[in-house]
Amino acid sequence: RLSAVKRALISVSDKSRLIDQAKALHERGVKLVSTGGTHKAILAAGIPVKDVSELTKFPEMMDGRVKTLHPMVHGGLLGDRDLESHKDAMHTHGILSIDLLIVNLYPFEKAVASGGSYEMCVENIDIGGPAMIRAAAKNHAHVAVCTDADDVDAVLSDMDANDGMTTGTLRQKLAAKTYARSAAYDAAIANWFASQLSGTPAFSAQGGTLKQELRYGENPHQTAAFYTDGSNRPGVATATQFQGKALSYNNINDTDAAYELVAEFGRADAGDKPAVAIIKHANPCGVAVANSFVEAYKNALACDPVSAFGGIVALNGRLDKDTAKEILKVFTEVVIAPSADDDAIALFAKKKNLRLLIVGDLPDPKAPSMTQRNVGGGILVQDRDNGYVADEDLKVVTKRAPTETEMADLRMAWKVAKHVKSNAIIYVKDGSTAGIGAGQMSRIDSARIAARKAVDAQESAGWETPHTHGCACASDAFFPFADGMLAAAAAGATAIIQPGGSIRDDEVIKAADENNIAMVFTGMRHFRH
Ligand code: 93A
Repeated sequence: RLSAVKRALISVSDKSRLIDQAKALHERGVKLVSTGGTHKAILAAGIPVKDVSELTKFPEMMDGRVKTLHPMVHGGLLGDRDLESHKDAMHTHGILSIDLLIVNLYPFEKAVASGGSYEMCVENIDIGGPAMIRAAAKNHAHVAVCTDADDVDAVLSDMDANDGMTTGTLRQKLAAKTYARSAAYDAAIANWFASQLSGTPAFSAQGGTLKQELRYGENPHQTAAFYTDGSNRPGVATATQFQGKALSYNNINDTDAAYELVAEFGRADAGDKPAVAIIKHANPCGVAVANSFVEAYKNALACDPVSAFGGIVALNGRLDKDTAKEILKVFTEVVIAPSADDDAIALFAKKKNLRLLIVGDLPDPKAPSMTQRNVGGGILVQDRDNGYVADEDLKVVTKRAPTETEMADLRMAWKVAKHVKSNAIIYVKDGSTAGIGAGQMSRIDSARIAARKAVDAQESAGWETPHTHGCACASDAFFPFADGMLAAAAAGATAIIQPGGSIRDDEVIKAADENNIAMVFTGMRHFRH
């Protein structure tokens, strides 16, 4: 059912697209009403707009806490245009109908994410905004409600296609999105409050905003969708897709694993070394840090070229043409990076199926956040693993201390270990993974698999020895027995990094000393399941 758009109320915190959109509405003959700051901005751009105070006959007060909470506003949003009694009420009280509402809320999630003070976070709890969007969404039979700038684009195209009116289908879609946004907003507030009180993460029904309907889930018989959580944390959910087919559920999951891993190595454009990770089934099959991206990519690929087929590639800096050329030699599903050179983008454009995701920024591995997973009849909630081991936290437990070269590889292996499913054993030599053993039920199996991978890599590249000879080894959790450590030693590891803390630590240390292995304890575990 079509509904005319004669009057729009605009009240937005994020004003980045305000002027263009206000102008577009004005050009379509829509009368504009607006709140304090938004009103000022529209007026300054020379577009006619009324202040909401003219409607309410009340000034904005209490530092803006009360600006739209008034029957003149809520009556205009909620009045059912089909009901005589509602029309009478509007007429009697001089309430003007509002056909389009454009609101984006006080940035509460951003205030929390940026480490704002308690008072600042509280002040960023929007009251009038959620009240208005919920009212307008309830009355979606007549009113269209936009909770972000993309929605306004959708309304404008809808109006252009329908003689200045909006369609019922679009209004209903926008209403659904509105309640999801309002639920996510309140969930963020509830979680923040709970964490202030107890320091433990609280669960409250996550809303989220639908970003993408997915063709299917992990398997074709499962339905799936992708939501943003409102945090704006840089990552796969905030990325811009330059080309390629729509991402699948597994693509998104793997791309996330790839990008979070590569972020451990800092920003290449801020002085850190270029790092590349290649991911398959949420585990890395090769990671390398080098002096250039092309070198890092080649080294990462060499670790396990067989598994890299159909993989996801992540970079911690700007994708260049040389690297893009190398990546194109291997069938790759997704490439994700903070940015990309134009000639790299142009090169990829020839491979229609390859997806290129540009994020703009890297996630901060140390940033606090939460993770959730469903279990039978319940939900497990925890802080995300933002644990970090500084050099001064490392304890050398063997007679021999690691050399500087070994130490550099140990640090790298430990970073990778955090992103490999448990039990995780990682061998690193000269800034490149030499073998990765992931997701085994016994640690010794992971150590053996990682060694086997290194031999496979040796055979496929024609090296004289596998790169595990003289390598560093990381174990995501302690060795319960000496056998896992000895398997690493047998593969050629000369230095080991592990949390320590087993009742048999003495046995493990003794066996390390007997094999002239340098071992350091982190005191921190990185299980990942
Ligand atoms: O402080 S509020 O909760 N009280 C209100 O009555 C109210 N009405 C709109 N915040 C309120 N808003 C919010 O103000 C909107 O959701 C929007 O985020 C912001 C726009 O303010 P301004 O136009 O003054 O920049």
